[in-house]
Amino acid sequence: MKNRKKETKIVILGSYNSGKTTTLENICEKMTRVEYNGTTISLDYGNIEVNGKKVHIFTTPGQERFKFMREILSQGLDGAIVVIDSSQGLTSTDKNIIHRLNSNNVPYVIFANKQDIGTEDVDYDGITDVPIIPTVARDGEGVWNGLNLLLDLLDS
Ligand SMILES: Nc1nc2c(ncn2[C@@H]2O[C@H](COP(=O)(O)OP(=O)(O)O)[C@@H](O)[C@H]2O)c(=O)[nH]1
Ligand SMILES: [Mg+2]
Repeated sequence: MKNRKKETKIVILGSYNSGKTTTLENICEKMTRVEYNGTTISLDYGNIEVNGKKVHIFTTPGQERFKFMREILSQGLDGAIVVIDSSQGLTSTDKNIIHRLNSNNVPYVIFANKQDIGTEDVDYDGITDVPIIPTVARDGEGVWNGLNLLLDLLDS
């Protein structure tokens, strides 16, 4: 087992409104929100210590026009969480994100969020084989397990 670096950078990706901020709120006690143009976009940051090592977590804006920001935030990242709104299914933004992560060999997990209102099984259509963790970010369900799964992936 490889030792995780002392500082780890994780980015939470996914479509607008999928539950990225809510997920981060659940992981971190204190979160910093950077707003730009009121509520048009917001970027969140938080950190936690897991086993004595600092984990920095950012959320990124999901809208297509903020692609440049996702690219900047994705520099030097160690791992990613893709938060999907299970009541909406995979959006084209989600698919683009997943393809990018795959082709850049970034370790990631998928949070299939909003399980409380998710109507049917999301069709991942063979585009990914990473762990998919059902979550209800609003209640914190599955979130901690999912993060630990990702950290384990980074350690292995
Ligand atoms: N029903 C339900 N709503 C959720 C869940 N997680 C987040 N939400 C709601 O979805 C909306 C968007 O969440 P937010 O975290 O701001 O999404 P973001 O745009 O990806 O950061 C908010 O109204 C949240 O309260 C969930 O697990 N279930
Ligand atoms: Mg947000």
